[in-house]
Amino acid sequence: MNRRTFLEAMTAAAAMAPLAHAARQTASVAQAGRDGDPLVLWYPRAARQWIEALPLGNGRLGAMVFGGVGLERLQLNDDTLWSGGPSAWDNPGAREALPEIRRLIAAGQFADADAVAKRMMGPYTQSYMPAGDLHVTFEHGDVSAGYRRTLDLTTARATVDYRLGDTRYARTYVASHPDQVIAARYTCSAARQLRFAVRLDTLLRGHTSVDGTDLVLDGRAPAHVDPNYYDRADPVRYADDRGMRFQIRVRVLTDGTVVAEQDALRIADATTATLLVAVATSFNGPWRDPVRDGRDAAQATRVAVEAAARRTWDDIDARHVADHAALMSRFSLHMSAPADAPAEDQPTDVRLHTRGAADPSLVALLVQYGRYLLIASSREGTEPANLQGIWNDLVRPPWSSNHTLNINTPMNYWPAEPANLAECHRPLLSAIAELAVSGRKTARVNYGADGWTAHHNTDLWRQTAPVGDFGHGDPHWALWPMGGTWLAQHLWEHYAFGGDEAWLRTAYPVMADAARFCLALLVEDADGYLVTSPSTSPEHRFRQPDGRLAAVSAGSAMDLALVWDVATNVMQAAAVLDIDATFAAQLDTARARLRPYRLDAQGGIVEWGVDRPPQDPHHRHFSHLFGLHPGRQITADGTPALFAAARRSLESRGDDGTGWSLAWKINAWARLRDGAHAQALVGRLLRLVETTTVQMSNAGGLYANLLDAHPPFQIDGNFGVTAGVAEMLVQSHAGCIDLLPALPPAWPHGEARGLRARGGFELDLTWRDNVMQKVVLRSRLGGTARLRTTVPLRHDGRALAQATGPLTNAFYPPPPRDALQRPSQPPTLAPTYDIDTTAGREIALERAP
Ligand code: FUC
Repeated sequence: MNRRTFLEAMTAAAAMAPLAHAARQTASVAQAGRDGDPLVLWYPRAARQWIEALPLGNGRLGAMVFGGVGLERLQLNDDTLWSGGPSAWDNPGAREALPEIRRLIAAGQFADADAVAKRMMGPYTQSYMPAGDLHVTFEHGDVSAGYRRTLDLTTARATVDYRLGDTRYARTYVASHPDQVIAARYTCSAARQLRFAVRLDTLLRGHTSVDGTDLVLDGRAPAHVDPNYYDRADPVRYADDRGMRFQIRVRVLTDGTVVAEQDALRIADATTATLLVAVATSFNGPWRDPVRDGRDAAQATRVAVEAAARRTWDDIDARHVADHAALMSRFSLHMSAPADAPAEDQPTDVRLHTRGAADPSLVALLVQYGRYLLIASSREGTEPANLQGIWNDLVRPPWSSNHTLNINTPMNYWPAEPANLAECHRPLLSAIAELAVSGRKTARVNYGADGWTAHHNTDLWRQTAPVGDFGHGDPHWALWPMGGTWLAQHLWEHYAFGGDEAWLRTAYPVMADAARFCLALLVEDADGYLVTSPSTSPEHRFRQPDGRLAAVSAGSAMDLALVWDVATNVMQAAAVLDIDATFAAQLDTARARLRPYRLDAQGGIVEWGVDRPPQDPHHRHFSHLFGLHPGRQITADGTPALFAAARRSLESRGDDGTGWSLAWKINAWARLRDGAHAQALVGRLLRLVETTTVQMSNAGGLYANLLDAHPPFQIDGNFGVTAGVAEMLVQSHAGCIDLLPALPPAWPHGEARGLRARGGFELDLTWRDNVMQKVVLRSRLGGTARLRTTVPLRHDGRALAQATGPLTNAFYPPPPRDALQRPSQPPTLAPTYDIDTTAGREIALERAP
């Protein structure tokens, strides 16, 4: 069925009263269709596997909707449901091993240093758990016609529609943030034809019962779950007095009958039904025992269901749509497809498979999907999005579905500020403050250091020590004490985009303490430079002359870039807040003494503290380019020689990669101002992957539901590509707002509305034939906006004069001098124009003829 026949069918069906909600949906599809870019994923069949199901979320509660005709399944999550509880992870043995590790590094005995570094490890993190499944068995069986399953990103509704004979059935699902329930509306066009049974089950320990008219599943999480890569007997362990409690509660409101049985609710003779699903856990903060000192999960689900039950479906639905749209609609992106291609008439997976990168409107859909997923998995007061956002169906999910700090968690939040979802950044920012509490202890116990640190992984309990089960793990991933340093960048960026000084004041101590730990990690090398020791480059090793691989050295390029970044941000923050001048001066001195970048024989940046061949020249991590992205140390005009070296390094890493690696490369190539290369990598991501047996080396691609393939699924690639495309359209990390810095030839015409830039600015851009035509600039704070663009601009009919001289303010510091200290030719950049803005005002600029 193409879109037109679908719309006709839906319009006819909508004439019947019970299908009023379907009419609204039809209207929204038709409305979006007029723009030529409906933000709808759709499929002509039910999901056969998880990677085809459609994700809904309210930040905390998640549901994967399968849409089976006879047997519907909603796989349910609550973002606070994890194994384990508060526990100790710091290791005093680490501090004892530290001098020996540093001595071995200084002596060049890196493989020996690796071996001793195992003594610094603590336990693995705990795992994110699936809550359960809601199964709905329809008495009408599985045979249907006219089937359509959708996810509308503008309304955050998932729908399922089909026909049996002349009777149309429609289901609408929402995960409501205002009402804290997952709600469903079932209707059928013939009176009293809805008959179904609702059941709950879980992979964890639990049992179902009936509470009044509600079906309830009471469960408990394991006291401990080992990571899926740790082959041990008894990896999932329960204990009577440990392990979080949780409850799932379902209530059905209907014009038919409801009979509650021990393990099911049976609904009969209904024309409409509303299902309300609440989930809650006993999680009561990261430092409280969820059993002895836990929240009452049963009370929480009861309160949520009771409150929602007092509302009509229309009210729940309207409140949900308004809440979602308030965030979703702030940004739009339209990039036109070739005229002969009505791409959105194709089912989404077919469109991905047949058109992929050749369909710029599919790129726009993917960008918006990343924003949708962030809204769905990260709302104020919830947990930060983990490796799978909030959507996980496994008791031993890949990498524990934890928070992996050496790329994945930061990447999850890259789109938050530029793609106009700053509020969705807050769960991470709050978690960082909590990590600083654990991390101060880890810094003291493991390193004898001030400040705070976090390592490779963390979890709901804010674990900050190196993982690895006291020696099982490998230092090349476990021994990375820079997690806190990287996260501290997010605190600065939240300020840099929004300009909220009061907020910066609250975040400052956490930023400053992240920098304080870095100072303690620095030692003097033989040349008198400061380097971090011990130091790794995440997940990647170098080859020793004797053929052995080693990970630990002093002063990896990434570490020094991170130290530069946190020092620079703290110095700027201290200046903005007019505080802490002595500490800022100390950071300034240390920053000036950091060992400069070094180049290898190929002209790329040396990754480790020693210039040795890489274990894998195409390794998915390219941490040594942190200063290019997401850092701002390496820029085209500020550090041209390093800029060229970063390009060389990225070229030699190649264009393959798993989801997040490709997404990072998109961002990095955008920063290198190479739109064609960035777009080619977007194209690599836009490949349909139909099985979950993907390999790490070449897993780049998307599943039918557009989630990012990474053995098997990881959400970072979705967020990373959204940020990457934003970075191709606007950059603001290097002293100005750079318009269309990496626009590829393949996206000739487009319009972006609501992109944010550092300094409190919001922009709308229109381009035709690859040339910018119009810019609308909105300012939150006032002040001068310096725009860089290849076309001359005019305002109010007058051509703008090109800017001269440096512009520095709270958001754009003077660029660092090129640490390579060698002559180099900066790339020719477009001129800049200074625009004086007024807070709360909008300025429209056009291309001058
Ligand atoms: C790091 C990455 C892997 C994966 C894991 C969660 O270990 O190298 O690719 O993303 O985190």
